[in-house]
Amino acid sequence: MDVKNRLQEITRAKYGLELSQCGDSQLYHALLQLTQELSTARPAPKGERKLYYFSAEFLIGKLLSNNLLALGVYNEVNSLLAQCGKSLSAIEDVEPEPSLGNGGLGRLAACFLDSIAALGLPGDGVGLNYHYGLFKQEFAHRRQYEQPNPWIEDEGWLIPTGEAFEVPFGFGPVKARLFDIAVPGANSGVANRLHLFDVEQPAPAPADGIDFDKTDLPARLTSFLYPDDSDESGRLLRVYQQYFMVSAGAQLILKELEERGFALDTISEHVAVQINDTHPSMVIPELVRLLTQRGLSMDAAVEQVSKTCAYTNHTILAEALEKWPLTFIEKVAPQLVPILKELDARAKAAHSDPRVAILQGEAGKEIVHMAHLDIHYGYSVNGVAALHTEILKNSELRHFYDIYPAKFNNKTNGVTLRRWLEVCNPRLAALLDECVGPEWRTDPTRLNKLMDFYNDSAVLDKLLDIKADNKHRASDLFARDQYGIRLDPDAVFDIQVKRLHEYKRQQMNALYVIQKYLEIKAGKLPARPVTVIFGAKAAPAYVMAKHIIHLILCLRRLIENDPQVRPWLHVAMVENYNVTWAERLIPACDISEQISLASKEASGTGNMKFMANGAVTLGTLDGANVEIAELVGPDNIYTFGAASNYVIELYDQKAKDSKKGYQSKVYYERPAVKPLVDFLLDPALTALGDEAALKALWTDLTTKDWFMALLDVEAYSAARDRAIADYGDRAAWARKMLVNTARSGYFSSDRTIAQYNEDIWHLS
Ligand code: 26Q
Repeated sequence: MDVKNRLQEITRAKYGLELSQCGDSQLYHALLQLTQELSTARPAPKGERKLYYFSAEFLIGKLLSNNLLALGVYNEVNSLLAQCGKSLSAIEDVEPEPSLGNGGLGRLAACFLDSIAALGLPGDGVGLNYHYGLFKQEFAHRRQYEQPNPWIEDEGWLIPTGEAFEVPFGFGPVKARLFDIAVPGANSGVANRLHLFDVEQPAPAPADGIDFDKTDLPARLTSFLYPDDSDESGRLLRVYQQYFMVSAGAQLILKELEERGFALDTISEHVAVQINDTHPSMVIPELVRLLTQRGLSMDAAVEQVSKTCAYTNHTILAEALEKWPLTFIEKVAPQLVPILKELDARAKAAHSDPRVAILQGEAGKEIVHMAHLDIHYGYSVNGVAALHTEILKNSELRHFYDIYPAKFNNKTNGVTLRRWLEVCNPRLAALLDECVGPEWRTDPTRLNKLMDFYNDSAVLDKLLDIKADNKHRASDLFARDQYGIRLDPDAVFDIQVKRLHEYKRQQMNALYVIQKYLEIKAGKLPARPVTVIFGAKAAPAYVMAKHIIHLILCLRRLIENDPQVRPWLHVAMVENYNVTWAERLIPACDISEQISLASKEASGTGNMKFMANGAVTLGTLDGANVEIAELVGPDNIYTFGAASNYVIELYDQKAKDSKKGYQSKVYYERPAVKPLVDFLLDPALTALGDEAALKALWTDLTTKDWFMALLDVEAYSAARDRAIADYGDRAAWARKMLVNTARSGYFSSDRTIAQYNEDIWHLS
């Protein structure tokens, strides 16, 4: 297709305007139409076996640039627009971001769909069409407020398919209408689909914030994406959402199986279902139910489903493993209860150890352990980074590993370098083309060739120049979109952007800020000016997380008002951190903060995006940081802190005797630590904020500190000072940047997906 002609035809037909006469919004909608035409013209990949990737979240972010790239018309469109004096990035500002995920897990699902299509594999996503994505975050009074975050427009990415399935809820049947989003594959010529189910008559926008009547079903079924640490009242609705997704998805699978001409009892040869964390686990009993209803024996159905479904675990936090009261399922989908009981009885007959039971607790009060269901009745169980998988095998899931050692495998996460390098950092991508050849775009291991330029001062200078440019660009956008707040592009950009969680330890980062503040006040200046950038949403019901945001925003104000400190230290916090902000900030980062308590972050994927864009990691040996450290070597990463084995040992000791193990008080009393923590109660700070919140944080740190911020804070501070000092040797720093980008090819999600396919899915 001639892109220019077609685009011109579209703007003439739609608006009666020539390309050059269109405004940004008109151009966006014209490009949207062009992209949709090109995507839907593509065939689906062929194959005997098809994957369905079930996930409660697909954090796809804006799609225009990414899809233009996948369709191979990005450069052409870019120069066409330039000829008319327009810029793609300005046009992209018009696009609302679909925030259909909380964080890592949802973004991973989106990267995976991108890679599955790019590798030409037959695999569709299955999820829900939330009308409001993760809440929009607003700051006022140095606190987070939550607002609805709509993204659906009359002209958008959703393609109504006209297909519908009936989902049998306890209260009656509900029609699930299927909408699709096309997923064109880069360089593969094919397109897959993201299937999103919706109710027939969704409720109108809520009147008041994100609070709404959670019992207004079915109208409210697909209203909101549930935040990861949600309130009690939403729990039942969450189960309704899950069953809606898996029942409609399972029916879609069986329909397509039939259309492809395969018998139901061969489903395991022709279908792979990947269960993204436990949220879609009810797909297992639902498939068993549908297969038996359609004539398979229970034995045959169970066998087929067990060879069809595979489970990915994304968390080690015990409290995040889903367990639902059986009474919930009885209410939501009573027809699943006998199936669950049957599956549980079979598991109990085979394995008497009560710790591996699916239904636990006395009759009438049973809880359903979703992960246990997945492990017994899935053929693969994978963790998302090497360390994470080892911890699953040796600690959290060891009783299962004893039973099913062969099911366990690791698939270290990855990210699509198309979005996270080519689109968000075009100048770096162009330099890589020059240095290693454009082949890196399809074979990211080619990035290793960048090592040949380790001593090439021209290339090193270019890396520094590109970084400086990206910092300027990010600063300009920050000033434009964040209330005119200016970042100093000449300062070190030290960035921690991710969901707010105590285990991720934004509070430890804040303690470092306090330390620098106190030092500067006492006349001890840092090696150079530093800009500390945060971005994080706290789950609305997660009180401690909100206190930490409050602390950061108070520190921001304190420092802003202090002319002695301000030239050396700046704290910024992005309001409403999302995929769009990630794309702006990651290419501008010097130091990437990956400081979770070792053993707690399953993998992390932001760490990989930063690395690819030439940031140097400051991190604990947790999740995929361990693999990053191995790949870049000790000179090109700053690691610190307690090792995961030691941390696990501390928790074990504490579980046996609460007086043993980690005692935060001991670390609080250390002379270098106490003043930092006590500053939370300092009048200079409490005058700016809510004393009770700061006091609650102080009390938590001094008496509990469950995620051991005080254990690591001194080592953290030393490592961070070292990184900031090393930044001054620009040539040496540029080498670190170069090594990080060169070694990031391993973290392409194309590699991850190739491994899923090779070991689990066997799609072709
Ligand atoms: C559960 C029950 C009720 C409501 C919500 C939830 C819920 C929702 C989202 C539980 C967990 C999540 C999200 C988890 C998540 O994002 N995990 C991250 O997954 C990434 C991809 O594998 C990893 O890189 C991160 O380390 C991991 O934290």
